[in-house]
Amino acid sequence: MEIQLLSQPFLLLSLMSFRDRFQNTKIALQTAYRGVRFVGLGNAARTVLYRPRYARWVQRYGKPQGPEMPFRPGAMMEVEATPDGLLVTWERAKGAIHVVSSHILRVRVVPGHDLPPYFSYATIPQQESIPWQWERTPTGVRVSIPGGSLTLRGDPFGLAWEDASGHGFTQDTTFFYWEAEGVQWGQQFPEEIWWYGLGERAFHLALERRTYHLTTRDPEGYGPGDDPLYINIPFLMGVHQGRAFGLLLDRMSDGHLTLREDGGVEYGVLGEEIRWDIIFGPEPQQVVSRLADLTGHAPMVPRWVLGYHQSRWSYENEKVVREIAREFRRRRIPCDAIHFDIDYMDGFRCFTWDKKAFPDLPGLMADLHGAGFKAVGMIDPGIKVDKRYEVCADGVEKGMFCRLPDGTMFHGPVWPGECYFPDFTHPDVRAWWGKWYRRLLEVGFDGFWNDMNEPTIFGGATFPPRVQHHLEGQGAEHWEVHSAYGMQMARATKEGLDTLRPRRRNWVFTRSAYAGTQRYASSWTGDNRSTWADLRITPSMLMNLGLSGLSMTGSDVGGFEGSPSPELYARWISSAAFHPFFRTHTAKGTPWQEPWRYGDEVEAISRKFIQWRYRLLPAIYTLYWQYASQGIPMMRPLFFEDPSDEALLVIDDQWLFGDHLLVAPALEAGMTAREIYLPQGTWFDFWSDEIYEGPRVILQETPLDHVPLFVRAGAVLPLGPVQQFTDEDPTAPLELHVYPGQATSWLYEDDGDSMAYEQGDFRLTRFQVKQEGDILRIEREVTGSWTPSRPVSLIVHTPSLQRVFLDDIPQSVLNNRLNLDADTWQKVEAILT
Ligand code: MIG
Repeated sequence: MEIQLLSQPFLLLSLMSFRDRFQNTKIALQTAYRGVRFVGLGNAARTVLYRPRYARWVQRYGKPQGPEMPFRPGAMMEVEATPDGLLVTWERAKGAIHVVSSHILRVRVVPGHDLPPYFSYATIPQQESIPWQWERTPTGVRVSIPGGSLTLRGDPFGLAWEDASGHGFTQDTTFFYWEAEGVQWGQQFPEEIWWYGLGERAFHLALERRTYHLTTRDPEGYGPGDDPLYINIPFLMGVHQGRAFGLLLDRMSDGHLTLREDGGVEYGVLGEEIRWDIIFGPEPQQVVSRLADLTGHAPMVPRWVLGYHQSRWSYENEKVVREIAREFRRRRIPCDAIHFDIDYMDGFRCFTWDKKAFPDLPGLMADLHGAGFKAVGMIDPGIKVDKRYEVCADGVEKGMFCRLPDGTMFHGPVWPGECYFPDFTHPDVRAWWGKWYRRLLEVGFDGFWNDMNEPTIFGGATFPPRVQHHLEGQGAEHWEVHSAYGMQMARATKEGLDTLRPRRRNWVFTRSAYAGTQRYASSWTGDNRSTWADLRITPSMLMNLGLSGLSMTGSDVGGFEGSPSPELYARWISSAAFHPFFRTHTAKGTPWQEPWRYGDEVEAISRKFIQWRYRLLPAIYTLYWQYASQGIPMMRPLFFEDPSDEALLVIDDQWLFGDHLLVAPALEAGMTAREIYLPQGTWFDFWSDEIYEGPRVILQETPLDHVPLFVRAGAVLPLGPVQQFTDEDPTAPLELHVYPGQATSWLYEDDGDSMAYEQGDFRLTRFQVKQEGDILRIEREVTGSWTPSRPVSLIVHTPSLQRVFLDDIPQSVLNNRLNLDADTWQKVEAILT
């Protein structure tokens, strides 16, 4: 929470620092231009003045601080068993081991002898009651659950855990004490351990050994190596000798985490309590699934969210929005959503719109809907200080805004000028906030984008540390909840929308997040740059977010700051077609950034890959369902295939998009060919059907219009039609592409928009493909009551003619193709059941 003046609005004042921060001077200059031109003089002055105001508050109210004299817990005095764990008393500390589930243990320790009741925004209540044991050891206690065990030691304090196979991940605890900077913990791990996760990090997938800052912050443009960013998920996955564990350090205050060269971890966080939620695997995928059980699953999104989105800061008026929409349809480039960035508002007042730029917003929305587009509107947390502005007046009257310790309302400058900020840690404030969305729903907005919720104050600043929060009745100061402010804003938005529109799936898109935010919103990687280095780091960022529980994410395609070359745009959009969230977005003051702005060749490439995105929608929708129901990330690192294969642990320019599709794009300038690592198993080249046996490294040419894709043998890959938007033709035939071999595949289908699936109105098909000599058997298992009426074709990708059995019934396959109308398809099902 250190305040900096190196920010967007003041770039000219600090060009030197900008040179350090931006390798790309052109982008820095464009950003400077934008800052000065678009923020305005009034806000520039407010921002300059915020700095001394902040300093005065800090002087008056003090900074959060731990004890001057460092101290350690001391000897273990007493151990007491409770129904779900142990209470442990040290000379100068109190702690608990809590049995959370069959594979999760939680340790909490505080100084003194009062352990406050457990509270967390990150986790959800667990129902499972499971067998566990404990015993005293010569130096402390040990607790065992089916997934593994944990030991706590007295003096010196020690912590260790091992999984059910007896594989110990930890070595010695190197230090543990409280001091002015909060609580400090050091632990040795094996030097050969690999670290992943940590939320949003502009680093490689296999996390570099360095210090990471644990906080949420608006970096106001970032590139590889900048840290911290908007999202703080203090979750680490460790992989050692093919076995994985997870560690959630659930604290919302600022901290740091150092991954040392020698395998050590050093962690420090402001506040008294330290909390370790330890998740056992041993498979990486199991760890992530259990993290989802612990921190909550993502809800189903409406299907259109998985289509292509187009955005810029901003499509400023009705004419421009209409033009953009028209161009997509005229050029036959599929698109589902257009985003309305802040300029649609009336003077940046949330829940209003500019009547001059959008004289007939309901009319515009109706026309967009008629053409198959959805509209996503931005909402920021700052409410303009303006007595004549209803939201402000009402919020002041009802006491919805955050206050300073002296009881006055806190305000700081953002886009609208001085703003008040709702205290989203209060349930009444969330309910109040949620209701304002009614007017935006009524006018026709379909989804909502929450920005600036780190929370950001102009000038690279945030709230002063002692701003007061309700924290569900417990009371807290800002520094104690800082990283969860954005999450609680997203929650207020989601819960508000669900109350207003309970029978639809409401979609929220947030920039800031804390552990567990997937329960409320999807996210993106913020203000990246139009550089090759940024493109290269994007899959790593998205995979580490997914490993941290937040998988429905994407990057600003083409880059936010600056302007991509045609080649860079082509590489970005073609690879992002295989990311969970798929949207082009760019900053104010940059050139147009739509798929047709880079010449015919790149337009054709963009169209081709957006079309493939739409053809793959049945698979991507199923993938989202797997994420929502089982917490499995949509974009999976290759090491999920075999975490004991060292080569896979560092690969981050390839990924698995779902169970069976391997993506290996060219992400470097001028790249005409690239090496691709195919893991164990048989792989079909998606484009040519050529077959490869893994593990193997192959070299493939990568012309600009090509993304190497491979499908696992045995897969059933469902493909839909090219559509201009996701639900253009719900009765269009579904193609099931069968790749001979042996594997299990899933297909999840429902209406894509309502909550009926919660009552069983879905269809889930499990395909089991088996190859026996030249006989190919495809067996289905169908659950759910939803029966879409679309014909189905089976397309068998086989080099030689085979006999095909579908659910044990021989089929005549002509030219590798078997067409079944919807009825026959269902009849085959009927025979089955
Ligand atoms: O101060 O709303 O990350 O996507 O276009 C910048 C304007 C505020 C930051 C977001 C970006 C958005 C921009 N916002």
